[in-house]
Amino acid sequence: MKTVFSDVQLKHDPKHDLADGELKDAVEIPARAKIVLKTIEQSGLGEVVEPEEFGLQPVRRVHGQDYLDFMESFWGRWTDAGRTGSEAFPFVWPVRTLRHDVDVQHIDALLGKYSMDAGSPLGEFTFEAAKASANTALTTAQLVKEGADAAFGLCRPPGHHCGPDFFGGYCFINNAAVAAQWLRDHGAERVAILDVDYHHGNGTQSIFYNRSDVMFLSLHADPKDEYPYFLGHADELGEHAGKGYNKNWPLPLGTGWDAYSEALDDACRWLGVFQPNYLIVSLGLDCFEKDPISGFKFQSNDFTELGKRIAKLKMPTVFLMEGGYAVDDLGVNCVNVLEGFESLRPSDENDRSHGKS
Ligand code: FKS
Ligand code: ZN
Repeated sequence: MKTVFSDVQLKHDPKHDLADGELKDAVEIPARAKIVLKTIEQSGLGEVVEPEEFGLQPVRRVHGQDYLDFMESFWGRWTDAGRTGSEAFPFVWPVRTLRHDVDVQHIDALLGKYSMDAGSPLGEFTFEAAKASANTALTTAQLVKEGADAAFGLCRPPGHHCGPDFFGGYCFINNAAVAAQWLRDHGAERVAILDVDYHHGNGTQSIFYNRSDVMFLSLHADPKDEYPYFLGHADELGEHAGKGYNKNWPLPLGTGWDAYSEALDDACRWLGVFQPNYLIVSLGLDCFEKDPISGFKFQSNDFTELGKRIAKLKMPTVFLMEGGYAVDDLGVNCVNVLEGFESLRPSDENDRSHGKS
Protein backbone atom coordinates (compact mmCIF):
# COMPACT_ATOMS: atom_id res chain seq x y z
CA MET A 1 0.00 0.00 0.00
CA LYS A 2 1.05 3.58 -0.53
CA THR A 3 2.15 5.93 2.24
CA VAL A 4 1.44 9.66 2.12
CA PHE A 5 3.78 12.15 3.80
CA SER A 6 5.17 15.67 3.39
CA ASP A 7 8.33 17.14 4.94
CA VAL A 8 6.30 20.27 5.77
CA GLN A 9 4.78 18.19 8.59
CA LEU A 10 8.21 18.24 10.27
CA LYS A 11 8.10 22.03 10.68
CA HIS A 12 6.08 21.69 13.89
CA ASP A 13 8.98 21.07 16.24
CA PRO A 14 7.90 21.64 19.86
CA LYS A 15 10.59 21.75 22.48
CA HIS A 16 8.56 21.35 25.66
CA ASP A 17 5.69 19.43 27.12
CA LEU A 18 3.98 20.45 30.36
CA ALA A 19 3.42 17.14 32.14
CA ASP A 20 3.57 15.72 35.66
CA GLY A 21 4.17 19.19 37.11
CA GLU A 22 7.30 19.71 35.07
CA LEU A 23 8.39 21.31 31.85
CA LYS A 24 9.70 18.23 30.09
CA ASP A 25 11.13 17.51 26.69
CA ALA A 26 8.39 17.32 24.07
CA VAL A 27 7.43 13.77 23.01
CA GLU A 28 5.39 14.56 19.88
CA ILE A 29 8.49 15.41 17.85
CA PRO A 30 9.58 15.25 14.18
CA ALA A 31 11.78 12.21 14.92
CA ARG A 32 8.57 10.16 15.24
CA ALA A 33 7.63 10.74 11.64
CA LYS A 34 11.21 10.35 10.43
CA ILE A 35 11.66 6.88 11.92
CA VAL A 36 8.29 5.71 10.58
CA LEU A 37 9.15 7.04 7.13
CA LYS A 38 12.58 5.41 7.16
CA THR A 39 11.20 2.04 8.26
CA ILE A 40 8.50 2.16 5.58
CA GLU A 41 11.09 2.99 2.91
CA GLN A 42 13.18 0.00 4.02
CA SER A 43 10.16 -2.32 4.00
CA GLY A 44 8.51 -3.70 0.90
CA LEU A 45 5.25 -1.90 1.63
CA GLY A 46 5.21 0.40 -1.35
CA GLU A 47 5.73 3.91 -2.60
CA VAL A 48 5.76 7.05 -0.46
CA VAL A 49 3.92 9.93 -2.17
CA GLU A 50 3.50 13.63 -1.39
CA PRO A 51 0.05 14.87 -0.38
CA GLU A 52 -2.04 17.00 -2.72
CA GLU A 53 -3.05 20.50 -1.65
CA PHE A 54 -6.76 20.51 -0.71
CA GLY A 55 -6.90 23.99 0.79
CA LEU A 56 -8.94 24.76 3.89
CA GLN A 57 -12.39 24.00 2.45
CA PRO A 58 -12.48 20.35 3.62
CA VAL A 59 -11.07 21.43 6.99
CA ARG A 60 -13.89 24.00 7.37
CA ARG A 61 -16.40 21.17 7.12
CA VAL A 62 -15.20 20.05 10.57
CA HIS A 63 -13.64 23.09 12.30
CA GLY A 64 -15.20 26.51 12.93
CA GLN A 65 -14.05 29.54 10.96
CA ASP A 66 -13.23 31.45 14.19
CA TYR A 67 -10.94 28.66 15.32
CA LEU A 68 -9.20 28.43 11.95
CA ASP A 69 -8.78 32.23 11.80
CA PHE A 70 -7.20 32.10 15.26
CA MET A 71 -4.82 29.34 14.24
CA GLU A 72 -3.94 31.11 10.99
CA SER A 73 -3.28 34.47 12.67
CA PHE A 74 -1.80 33.18 15.90
CA TRP A 75 1.91 33.66 15.34
CA GLY A 76 1.49 37.24 14.14
CA ARG A 77 -0.59 38.11 17.21
CA TRP A 78 1.91 36.42 19.50
CA THR A 79 4.86 38.41 18.19
CA ASP A 80 2.77 41.64 17.94
CA ALA A 81 2.02 41.18 21.64
CA GLY A 82 5.77 41.32 22.19
CA ARG A 83 6.05 37.69 23.19
CA THR A 84 9.50 36.29 22.67
CA GLY A 85 8.94 32.67 23.72
CA SER A 86 9.39 30.23 20.84
CA GLU A 87 6.22 28.39 21.79
CA ALA A 88 2.96 29.40 23.44
CA PHE A 89 1.26 27.56 26.29
CA PRO A 90 -2.35 28.29 27.26
CA PHE A 91 -2.99 28.66 30.98
CA VAL A 92 -6.47 30.06 31.62
CA TRP A 93 -9.80 28.57 30.53
CA PRO A 94 -13.43 29.67 30.82
CA VAL A 95 -14.50 26.89 33.22
CA ARG A 96 -17.81 26.89 35.13
CA THR A 97 -18.83 30.38 36.39
CA LEU A 98 -16.54 32.21 33.96
CA ARG A 99 -18.13 33.85 30.92
CA HIS A 100 -18.12 32.39 27.43
CA ASP A 101 -19.93 35.34 25.91
CA VAL A 102 -17.25 38.01 26.25
CA ASP A 103 -15.44 38.82 23.06
CA VAL A 104 -11.91 38.19 24.30
CA GLN A 105 -9.01 39.58 22.28
CA HIS A 106 -6.04 39.21 24.60
CA ILE A 107 -3.60 36.62 23.29
CA ASP A 108 -3.68 34.62 26.55
CA ALA A 109 -7.48 34.67 26.62
CA LEU A 110 -7.60 33.46 23.02
CA LEU A 111 -5.18 30.66 23.79
CA GLY A 112 -7.50 29.48 26.58
CA LYS A 113 -10.64 29.92 24.50
CA TYR A 114 -9.36 27.69 21.71
CA SER A 115 -7.56 24.95 23.68
CA MET A 116 -8.33 22.06 26.01
CA ASP A 117 -5.00 21.67 27.82
CA ALA A 118 -1.65 23.30 28.55
CA GLY A 119 0.44 20.51 27.09
CA SER A 120 0.25 21.35 23.39
CA PRO A 121 2.47 24.33 22.60
CA LEU A 122 1.84 26.44 19.51
CA GLY A 123 4.92 27.45 17.56
CA GLU A 124 5.54 29.54 14.46
CA PHE A 125 5.04 26.64 12.05
CA THR A 126 2.51 24.54 13.99
CA PHE A 127 -0.48 25.40 11.83
CA GLU A 128 1.44 25.06 8.57
CA ALA A 129 2.48 21.55 9.64
CA ALA A 130 -1.06 20.73 10.80
CA LYS A 131 -2.46 21.76 7.40
CA ALA A 132 0.11 19.53 5.68
CA SER A 133 -0.92 16.69 8.00
CA ALA A 134 -4.58 17.24 7.03
CA ASN A 135 -3.59 17.21 3.33
CA THR A 136 -1.86 13.90 4.02
CA ALA A 137 -5.07 12.51 5.55
CA LEU A 138 -7.18 13.78 2.64
CA THR A 139 -4.79 12.40 0.01
CA THR A 140 -4.84 9.03 1.79
CA ALA A 141 -8.64 9.03 1.77
CA GLN A 142 -8.59 10.00 -1.91
CA LEU A 143 -6.30 7.08 -2.80
CA VAL A 144 -8.76 4.67 -1.18
CA LYS A 145 -11.76 6.41 -2.73
CA GLU A 146 -10.11 6.01 -6.12
CA GLY A 147 -9.75 2.27 -5.62
CA ALA A 148 -6.79 1.44 -3.43
CA ASP A 149 -7.76 -1.28 -0.97
CA ALA A 150 -5.90 0.60 1.76
CA ALA A 151 -3.41 3.43 2.20
CA PHE A 152 -1.42 4.90 5.06
CA GLY A 153 -1.34 8.59 5.93
CA LEU A 154 1.73 9.32 8.00
CA CYS A 155 -0.10 12.13 9.79
CA ARG A 156 1.85 14.27 12.20
CA PRO A 157 0.90 16.36 14.08
CA PRO A 158 -1.87 13.97 15.12
CA GLY A 159 -5.55 14.90 15.24
CA HIS A 160 -7.94 12.90 17.40
CA HIS A 161 -8.08 15.17 20.49
CA CYS A 162 -8.81 18.27 18.41
CA GLY A 163 -12.48 19.29 18.54
CA PRO A 164 -14.59 21.60 16.37
CA ASP A 165 -13.00 24.72 17.87
CA PHE A 166 -10.12 23.74 20.10
CA PHE A 167 -6.65 22.23 19.98
CA GLY A 168 -5.07 19.99 22.60
CA GLY A 169 -3.35 16.68 23.20
CA TYR A 170 -0.73 17.59 20.54
CA CYS A 171 -3.56 17.92 17.96
CA PHE A 172 -4.47 21.04 15.90
CA ILE A 173 -6.64 19.73 13.04
CA ASN A 174 -8.65 16.54 13.40
CA ASN A 175 -7.23 14.60 10.45
CA ALA A 176 -9.50 11.55 10.81
CA ALA A 177 -12.63 13.72 11.10
CA VAL A 178 -11.64 15.81 8.07
CA ALA A 179 -11.02 12.64 6.03
CA ALA A 180 -14.32 11.07 7.16
CA GLN A 181 -16.29 14.20 6.26
CA TRP A 182 -14.53 14.44 2.90
CA LEU A 183 -15.48 10.84 2.09
CA ARG A 184 -19.10 11.64 3.05
CA ASP A 185 -18.99 14.71 0.82
CA HIS A 186 -17.69 12.57 -2.04
CA GLY A 187 -20.41 9.97 -2.13
CA ALA A 188 -19.88 7.65 0.83
CA GLU A 189 -23.08 7.06 2.79
CA ARG A 190 -21.46 5.62 5.88
CA VAL A 191 -17.95 6.00 7.27
CA ALA A 192 -16.61 4.38 10.44
CA ILE A 193 -13.65 5.52 12.50
CA LEU A 194 -11.91 2.91 14.61
CA ASP A 195 -9.57 4.63 17.08
CA VAL A 196 -6.87 2.33 18.46
CA ASP A 197 -4.68 5.03 19.98
CA TYR A 198 -3.98 4.48 23.70
CA HIS A 199 -5.80 7.74 24.49
CA HIS A 200 -9.49 8.37 23.88
CA GLY A 201 -10.15 10.36 20.70
CA ASN A 202 -12.36 12.92 22.40
CA GLY A 203 -12.29 15.37 19.49
CA THR A 204 -13.41 12.84 16.91
CA GLN A 205 -16.14 11.54 19.21
CA SER A 206 -17.49 15.05 19.81
CA ILE A 207 -17.45 16.04 16.15
CA PHE A 208 -19.72 13.13 15.17
CA TYR A 209 -21.62 12.58 18.44
CA ASN A 210 -25.01 13.59 17.04
CA ARG A 211 -24.65 11.81 13.72
CA SER A 212 -25.55 8.35 12.44
CA ASP A 213 -23.55 8.60 9.19
CA VAL A 214 -20.14 8.48 10.89
CA MET A 215 -19.71 5.82 13.55
CA PHE A 216 -16.96 6.32 16.11
CA LEU A 217 -15.51 3.34 17.99
CA SER A 218 -12.61 3.77 20.40
CA LEU A 219 -10.49 1.40 22.51
CA HIS A 220 -8.32 3.22 25.02
CA ALA A 221 -7.02 3.52 28.55
CA ASP A 222 -9.86 4.14 30.99
CA PRO A 223 -10.24 7.93 31.30
CA LYS A 224 -10.71 7.43 35.06
CA ASP A 225 -6.93 6.94 35.08
CA GLU A 226 -5.67 8.57 31.92
CA TYR A 227 -5.83 11.66 29.74
CA PRO A 228 -8.23 13.09 28.54
CA TYR A 229 -10.17 12.19 31.77
CA PHE A 230 -13.30 14.16 30.86
CA LEU A 231 -14.50 12.01 27.94
CA GLY A 232 -14.20 8.44 26.72
CA HIS A 233 -16.35 6.62 29.28
CA ALA A 234 -18.45 3.57 28.49
CA ASP A 235 -21.81 5.32 28.85
CA GLU A 236 -21.17 7.71 25.95
CA LEU A 237 -23.31 6.19 23.21
CA GLY A 238 -24.11 9.17 21.00
CA GLU A 239 -27.03 11.60 21.09
CA HIS A 240 -30.03 12.51 18.93
CA ALA A 241 -29.62 10.90 15.49
CA GLY A 242 -26.22 9.69 16.67
CA LYS A 243 -27.59 7.54 19.49
CA GLY A 244 -26.06 4.09 19.14
CA TYR A 245 -23.34 5.27 16.74
CA ASN A 246 -20.66 5.96 19.35
CA LYS A 247 -18.99 3.29 21.45
CA ASN A 248 -16.08 3.34 23.88
CA TRP A 249 -14.08 0.49 25.34
CA PRO A 250 -12.23 1.98 28.34
CA LEU A 251 -9.62 -0.59 29.37
CA PRO A 252 -7.59 -0.81 32.59
CA LEU A 253 -3.97 0.29 32.83
CA GLY A 254 -1.73 -2.70 32.18
CA THR A 255 -3.96 -4.10 29.42
CA GLY A 256 -2.11 -6.43 27.05
CA TRP A 257 -3.04 -7.90 23.70
CA ASP A 258 -5.26 -10.75 25.03
CA ALA A 259 -7.76 -8.53 26.82
CA TYR A 260 -7.46 -5.87 24.14
CA SER A 261 -8.26 -8.27 21.34
CA GLU A 262 -11.53 -9.30 23.01
CA ALA A 263 -12.64 -5.67 23.03
CA LEU A 264 -11.40 -5.34 19.45
CA ASP A 265 -13.53 -8.34 18.40
CA ASP A 266 -16.52 -6.58 19.92
CA ALA A 267 -15.70 -3.38 17.99
CA CYS A 268 -15.36 -5.44 14.81
CA ARG A 269 -18.85 -6.87 15.36
CA TRP A 270 -20.21 -3.30 15.53
CA LEU A 271 -18.42 -2.51 12.28
CA GLY A 272 -19.87 -5.63 10.68
CA VAL A 273 -23.39 -4.44 11.53
CA PHE A 274 -22.79 -0.84 10.41
CA GLN A 275 -21.21 -1.86 7.09
CA PRO A 276 -19.41 1.41 6.35
CA ASN A 277 -18.30 2.24 2.80
CA TYR A 278 -14.92 3.16 4.28
CA LEU A 279 -13.07 2.44 7.48
CA ILE A 280 -10.71 5.05 8.89
CA VAL A 281 -8.27 3.73 11.48
CA SER A 282 -6.92 6.32 13.93
CA LEU A 283 -3.66 4.45 14.27
CA GLY A 284 -1.96 5.28 17.54
CA LEU A 285 1.05 3.14 18.37
CA ASP A 286 1.16 4.09 22.03
CA CYS A 287 -0.36 0.85 23.38
CA PHE A 288 3.25 -0.43 23.18
CA GLU A 289 4.79 -1.71 26.43
CA LYS A 290 7.79 0.62 26.14
CA ASP A 291 5.81 3.76 25.35
CA PRO A 292 7.13 6.46 27.69
CA ILE A 293 3.77 8.13 28.45
CA SER A 294 1.37 5.19 28.27
CA GLY A 295 0.37 2.18 30.36
CA PHE A 296 -0.60 -0.72 28.08
CA LYS A 297 1.50 -3.79 27.34
CA PHE A 298 1.52 -4.46 23.58
CA GLN A 299 4.60 -6.16 22.19
CA SER A 300 5.80 -5.43 18.68
CA ASN A 301 4.27 -8.58 17.17
CA ASP A 302 0.86 -7.71 18.68
CA PHE A 303 0.74 -4.85 16.18
CA THR A 304 0.92 -7.43 13.39
CA GLU A 305 -2.15 -9.15 14.87
CA LEU A 306 -3.91 -5.78 15.04
CA GLY A 307 -3.29 -5.26 11.33
CA LYS A 308 -4.59 -8.75 10.51
CA ARG A 309 -7.74 -8.25 12.57
CA ILE A 310 -8.48 -5.01 10.72
CA ALA A 311 -7.83 -6.70 7.36
CA LYS A 312 -10.44 -9.37 8.16
CA LEU A 313 -13.13 -6.68 8.17
CA LYS A 314 -12.77 -6.57 4.36
CA MET A 315 -13.46 -2.83 4.28
CA PRO A 316 -11.58 -0.22 2.19
CA THR A 317 -9.24 1.12 4.85
CA VAL A 318 -7.65 4.53 5.45
CA PHE A 319 -4.91 4.27 8.09
CA LEU A 320 -4.01 7.62 9.67
CA MET A 321 -1.26 7.89 12.25
CA GLU A 322 -2.06 9.37 15.66
CA GLY A 323 0.22 8.92 18.74
CA GLY A 324 3.08 6.64 19.78
CA TYR A 325 6.23 7.90 21.52
CA ALA A 326 8.66 4.99 21.83
CA VAL A 327 10.61 6.49 18.95
CA ASP A 328 13.14 3.66 18.49
CA ASP A 329 10.37 1.08 18.02
CA LEU A 330 7.79 3.27 16.32
CA GLY A 331 8.77 2.40 12.76
CA VAL A 332 8.71 -1.34 13.38
CA ASN A 333 5.40 -1.20 15.24
CA CYS A 334 3.78 0.87 12.51
CA VAL A 335 5.08 -1.30 9.68
CA ASN A 336 3.94 -4.38 11.62
CA VAL A 337 0.32 -3.15 11.54
CA LEU A 338 0.48 -2.39 7.82
CA GLU A 339 2.31 -5.63 6.92
CA GLY A 340 -0.07 -7.63 9.10
CA PHE A 341 -2.92 -6.09 7.10
CA GLU A 342 -1.21 -6.76 3.76
CA SER A 343 -0.42 -10.37 4.68
CA LEU A 344 -4.15 -11.04 4.36
CA ARG A 345 -4.93 -8.37 1.74
CA PRO A 346 -1.99 -7.91 -0.68
CA SER A 347 -2.48 -4.48 -2.24
CA ASP A 348 -1.75 -5.56 -5.84
CA GLU A 349 -4.51 -8.20 -5.73
CA ASN A 350 -7.12 -6.07 -4.00
CA ASP A 351 -6.98 -2.78 -5.86
CA ARG A 352 -10.56 -1.79 -6.73
CA SER A 353 -9.58 0.68 -9.45
CA HIS A 354 -9.14 -1.99 -12.16
CA GLY A 355 -6.21 -0.34 -13.86
CA LYS A 356 -7.23 3.28 -13.19
CA SER A 357 -4.45 5.02 -11.31
C1 FKS B 1 1.37 12.59 30.62
C2 FKS B 1 0.51 13.73 30.11
C3 FKS B 1 0.02 13.43 28.76
C4 FKS B 1 -1.19 14.46 26.84
C5 FKS B 1 -1.25 13.17 26.14
C6 FKS B 1 -1.64 13.38 24.70
C7 FKS B 1 -1.70 12.13 23.89
C8 FKS B 1 -1.80 12.41 22.41
C9 FKS B 1 -2.16 11.21 21.53
C10 FKS B 1 -2.21 11.66 20.06
F1 FKS B 1 -2.54 10.65 19.28
F2 FKS B 1 -3.09 12.62 19.87
F3 FKS B 1 -1.04 12.09 19.67
N1 FKS B 1 -0.60 14.53 28.13
N2 FKS B 1 1.60 12.63 32.03
O1 FKS B 1 -1.23 10.18 21.65
O2 FKS B 1 -3.41 10.68 21.88
ZN1 ZN C 1 -2.25 8.62 22.25
